[in-house]
Amino acid sequence: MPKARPAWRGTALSEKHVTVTAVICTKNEAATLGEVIEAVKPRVDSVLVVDGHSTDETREIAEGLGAEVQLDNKRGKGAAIRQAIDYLECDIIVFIDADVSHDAADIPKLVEPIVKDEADLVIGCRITGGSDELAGDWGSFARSTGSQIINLIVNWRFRVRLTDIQNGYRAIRTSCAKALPLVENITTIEQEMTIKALKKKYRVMNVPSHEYRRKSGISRISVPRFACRYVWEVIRDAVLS
Ligand SMILES: Nc1nc2c(ncn2[C@@H]2O[C@H](COP(=O)(O)OP(=O)(O)O)[C@@H](O)[C@H]2O)c(=O)[nH]1
Ligand SMILES: [Mg+2]
Repeated sequence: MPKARPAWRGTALSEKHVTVTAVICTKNEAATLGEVIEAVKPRVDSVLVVDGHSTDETREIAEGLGAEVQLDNKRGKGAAIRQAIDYLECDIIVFIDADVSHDAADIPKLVEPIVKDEADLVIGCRITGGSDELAGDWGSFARSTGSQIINLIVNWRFRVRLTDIQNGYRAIRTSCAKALPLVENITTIEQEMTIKALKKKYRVMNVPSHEYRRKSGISRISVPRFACRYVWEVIRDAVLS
């Protein structure tokens, strides 16, 4: 069967083919990675898996499905994302998780505003799209409340009205990503990327995207452990400088 043609091809202002690479950061995601790669592949030009030294079959599954695989430097998802940004030369990068919490069918929604030159960073929004992860228990409540407070601070500081600055599901113009002085090693990278893009006056927008509960295994993001880093990062980049 011929490869499905992504919706944005031919819609670019120029006739140039816009190249899109999906980056999937992984750490022991053998149970779900195959499903994510299969869903992502028809919608992008290439897939890069940056793996956190998984001890399961994650890398074998990725290679078997034709993805390029790199090992990260063992410092966390943020460091893995920075490694991908430094390495890639495509026009647009889409970041998507390996746990089937993001709907690959939303990739055109994330990419199109960049192709149409209406945005440089497009973030899937869990407030307008809904989230099965950020509801139902005290940990989720703390995470979503903290996230909303940080959103409000960033909106106030940069006079924007974004609804989700932290979601990892996003597309970014590669030249914009490379211009940002990103330093975070953990998942704080996502809000750091948003804040630094706003600071450099890049155009940031949200589009609704539903977040599903991770299909297998457990999240490695501990709110009590990382909360201080999230707060410090926003103070450092949005308030103090
Ligand atoms: N390369 C790499 N990926 C990671 C690391 N930690 C988590 N990930 C991946 O980052 C994505 C998000 O992690 P997850 O635990 O689901 O966090 P949550 O979605 O914020 O709850 C998943 O695809 C993980 O496999 C790491 O240290 N290195
Ligand atoms: Mg997840």
